[in-house]
Amino acid sequence: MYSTFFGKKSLFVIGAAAVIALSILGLTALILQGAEAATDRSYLSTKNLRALPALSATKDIRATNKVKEFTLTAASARWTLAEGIAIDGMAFNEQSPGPTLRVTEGDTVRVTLVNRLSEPTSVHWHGLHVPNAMDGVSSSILPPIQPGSSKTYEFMASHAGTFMYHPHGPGVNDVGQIDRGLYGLFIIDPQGKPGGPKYARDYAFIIGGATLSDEAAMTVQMDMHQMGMSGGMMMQGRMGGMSGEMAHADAMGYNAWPVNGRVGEAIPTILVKQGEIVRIRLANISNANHHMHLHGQDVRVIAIDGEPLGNPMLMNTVNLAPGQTIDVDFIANNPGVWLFHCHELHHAMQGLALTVQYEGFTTDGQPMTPQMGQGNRQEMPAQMPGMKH
Ligand SMILES: [Cu+2]
Repeated sequence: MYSTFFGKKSLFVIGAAAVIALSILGLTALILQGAEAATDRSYLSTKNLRALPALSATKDIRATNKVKEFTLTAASARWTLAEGIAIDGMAFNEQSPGPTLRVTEGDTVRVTLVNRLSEPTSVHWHGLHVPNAMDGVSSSILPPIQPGSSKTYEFMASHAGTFMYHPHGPGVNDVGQIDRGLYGLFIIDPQGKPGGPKYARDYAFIIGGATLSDEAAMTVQMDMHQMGMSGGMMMQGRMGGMSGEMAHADAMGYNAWPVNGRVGEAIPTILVKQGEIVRIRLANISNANHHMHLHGQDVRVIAIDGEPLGNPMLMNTVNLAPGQTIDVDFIANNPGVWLFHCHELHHAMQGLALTVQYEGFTTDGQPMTPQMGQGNRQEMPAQMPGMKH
């Protein structure tokens, strides 16, 4: 019988042995993971990336008969770019960027704009194919939305892709409002089965331009120095004073570049796991070019201004013109913590740099030991909610 063979004490010994065995197995798994990482050389070529399928456009977009309703309230708001650095600006729904509006091709979209600013505004649907009167450009047919009033826009979500929304038009201080934070992302998912790879992660970032006080701009650049964006700056001695050239404001007066409303280390990390295929949507609402450069791996440009590319282009530096959106993807096959930054390096010094971090790996591409923890970054707030593929 069971009890004759194994007394309580024996069971304890067996249990303890099992725990030790499992621990050894766990440790072995960790060592094997390290060994596997060390022998995986797939990152040396772009063969696998080139073999991925392209996105495809929906041939015949039909009405889904679903109505997606949103309210955007434009108002003055104080928003934070990084710890201790805030802007007295403007925002939709008290956040900059405003909420990401995400719908499916063929949905009826109904957005009510409430103007709580002290000046007229409007919302333009950047890149969408909407009826002329819904374009949000203030004009004789669509006067600006006055303070205290509201307006409901209604249109069918056109083709899938990454788009934006922002104020526009005569009678509206559109540049001033955008540069204070009044903008957001508009994402349309394809109806039916989407083309392209199956994405494990889907991130979206919108790059803005901002004007900070000299003191706040200096603080950002000191922080960026710590992140590896030195520009011409040198640390002086152990006290850490700075010398050298600071990046000055550009012709537009910008001296900071919020990415999803944050700069530098405050920008959400692009967290990935080894082996995953990851999509990143980039949008540029600032009035400057940005040349987003990823270290350690190439990306494929899979869509420009929402339009899928039949032959995706491989590159490591993606040029984003003002008003442009570009979708890229990559295979996470080179573990570590990699910089992803604007290669107009003054922009990088002014906060336009983020990181791609492989879960469970350190900056030297080695597996983390359990004692090392999982880093101190916040997990994935930039990842798109309602991800379908
Ligand atoms: Cu730039």
